[in-house]
Amino acid sequence: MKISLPLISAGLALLLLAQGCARPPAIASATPPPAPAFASPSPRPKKTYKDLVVGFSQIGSESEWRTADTISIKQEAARLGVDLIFMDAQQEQENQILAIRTFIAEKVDVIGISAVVETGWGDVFQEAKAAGIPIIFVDRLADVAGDEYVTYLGSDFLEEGRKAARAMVGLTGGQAEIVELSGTIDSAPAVDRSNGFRQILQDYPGMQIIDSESGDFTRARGLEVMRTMLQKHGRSITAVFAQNDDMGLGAIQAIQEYGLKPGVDIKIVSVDAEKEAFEAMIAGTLNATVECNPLLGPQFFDLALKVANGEPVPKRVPSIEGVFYPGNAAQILPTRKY
Ligand code: GZL
Repeated sequence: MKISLPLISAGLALLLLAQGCARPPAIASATPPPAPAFASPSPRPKKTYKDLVVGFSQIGSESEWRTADTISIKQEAARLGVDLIFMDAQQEQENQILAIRTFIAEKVDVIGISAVVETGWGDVFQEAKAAGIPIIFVDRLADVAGDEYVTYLGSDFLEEGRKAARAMVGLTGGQAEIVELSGTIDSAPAVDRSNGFRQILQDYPGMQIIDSESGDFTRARGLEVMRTMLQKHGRSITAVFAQNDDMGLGAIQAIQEYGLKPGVDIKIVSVDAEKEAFEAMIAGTLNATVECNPLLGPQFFDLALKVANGEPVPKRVPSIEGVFYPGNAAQILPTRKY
């Protein structure tokens, strides 16, 4: 942290005063010498992007969404000239705890983190607070006290689940036997997308979730889980809610292997709105994708600089997102950035 000269002189003066050797030898006179006038310390100079040091703990590289999110953060840091310490946790919570402790030791100005799961963080966020380093949650929030972080930038996962259910109702006329491929167990998107989806289905008794299993947000696990679902339930499945496009694309392959037509025999709704989801909608194998924007780099560093300079920021900064269908997928695909 830089201290401007006036502060040093005031600090030195206070120190010298405390040692009783700052004051010049008093000359006997009728009137006492004027009290030393200290210039009020000038405010600390504002940080700029060029002298901002940010630690970011990323979850891993489990999906195309995550890859796009990482690219957005790294490219924006390079564009702005921010000193970014980026640590990939490979989906392990203990690696994220280690990353935060590393950032504290490095005395970064701000810590950003996408929390792999909601619970089990121990005291690590309190440690950052005690070290005077503000925390910004990006993408996924952890279940921690409100005074342990400054702000949360990310999607409304509950609303994403509601949007997926509304799309599914529209695609099936309110009659469906649904299997759910959920995300990483105990992760905020998995918990909230499931809850949001079920909130809407309460009003549609003809929409039944007959099975649900985590595919951990990966394409490979989505393929495996959907194969298992087809072995268990066969043709009674009429719809799939995949909590991200990667698992949805895995499910499409499993349905094709089974001899059914994905998007026709079994309606599929997924989340993220990746390019490959648009390609699947154009091919007729996916029926809708709910957007979840990973391009959070610009918003994150804007918040980080404000937080580093002690400026007020909202406690919650939502992303703006839509729902996409096959009808205009070919027209929109060229505009997609991830
Ligand atoms: C959502 C994000 C999820 C994506 C998945 O914001 O955390 O994690 O939906 C990603 O694709 O793996």
